[in-house]
Amino acid sequence: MLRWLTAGESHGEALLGIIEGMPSGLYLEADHIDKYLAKRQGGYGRGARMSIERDRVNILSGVRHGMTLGSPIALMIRNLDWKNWKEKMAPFPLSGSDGPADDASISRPRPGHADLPGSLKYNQTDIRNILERSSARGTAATVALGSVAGRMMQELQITAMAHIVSIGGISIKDKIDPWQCEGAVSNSRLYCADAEAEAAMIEEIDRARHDGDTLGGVFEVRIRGLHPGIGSHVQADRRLDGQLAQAVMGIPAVKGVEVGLGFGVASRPGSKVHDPICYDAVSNTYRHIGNNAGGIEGGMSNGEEIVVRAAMKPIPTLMKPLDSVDMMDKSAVSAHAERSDVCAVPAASVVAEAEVCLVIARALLEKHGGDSMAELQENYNAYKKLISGR
Ligand code: EPS
Repeated sequence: MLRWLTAGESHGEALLGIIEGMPSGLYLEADHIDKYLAKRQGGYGRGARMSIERDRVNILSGVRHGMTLGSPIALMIRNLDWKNWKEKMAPFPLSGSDGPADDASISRPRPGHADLPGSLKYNQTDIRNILERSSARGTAATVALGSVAGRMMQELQITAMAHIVSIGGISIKDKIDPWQCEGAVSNSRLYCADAEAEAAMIEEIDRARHDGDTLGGVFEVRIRGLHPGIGSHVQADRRLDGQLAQAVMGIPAVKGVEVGLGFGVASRPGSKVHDPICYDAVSNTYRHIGNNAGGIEGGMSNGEEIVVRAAMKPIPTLMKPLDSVDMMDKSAVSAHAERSDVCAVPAASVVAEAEVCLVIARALLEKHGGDSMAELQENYNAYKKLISGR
């Protein structure tokens, strides 16, 4: 079973990720992970923090001489900003003249953030004790874990990509195939396949920054090369679409997730929603005409591309803050404002790709098992042979 966990505060010493259940014999180097960490840090619209951080992974366990061992893989990413927060975020008690670090404490919750419900739930008077973990900084650890899952999928010729569909209400053209524009997506400042839309999005981000506002958007993750039959219809929690939705919805600020045509299915008749089935005698496989299902039928992959789309709300930290209440004296105040991003939709798309890869890798291992890559590969090939021509 593949399982994983992250830990770390935004201005703490480091972020950590542990993934267990990855087969042995997978070629893995820090560079594979660092490439995705750098991508997550990018994207036009990020704030000053990104010029402080240079995310690099430190592989602490589970890999020897560039090969996984089958033991838990522990990954660490240092927060370079830690040097400015050592005292304010110290794990040990401060006393005497060191005093509690009052200048870092916050009592004015930001609408849309974890600040208010988190402070009530965890019985905290200082909102910093909530926001340090709810911060999207923690998604660096998720990306590190997801890039390990993506590395395993590559060995099975299964590839993932993410791209931006819209920012601040500006959308890419309908007919764009992101696989055809993979180069353009990775060179884009917004990971956007449509240069014209990208220019308009950048203008919109500049406008929001000038107005002390923030912007959300929509991004999409696609998985190519997956065979039919991972996930299952037999139990709700084994449905692949359900697992993907949970994973992507778990990314900070995501408020909606769609698979394939998504909400579009509700307004069309069945004949315009379901993808007709045909048989391709050359590849000995069933195919679908169209992919409104987003590659998933009955909670299982159907052999078509997996298409997962998500809507991200604008970041709740506004430089022109909304109305709030001071939790110390219940007075009406403006919400807390501190250095933040104007738009983190491109970064979130990289996080979503990581989350999707983790879910797909877990489902692949559930189906095919294997403690080593050789065993996984053999099981995988045997299954493909079994269903070929059926
Ligand atoms: C975040 C606030 C900002 C973002 C941060 C998420 O950090 P800071 O408060 O240090 O300026 O830049 O995102 C990251 C640090 C990151 O690596 O993505 C928040 O409050 O969620």
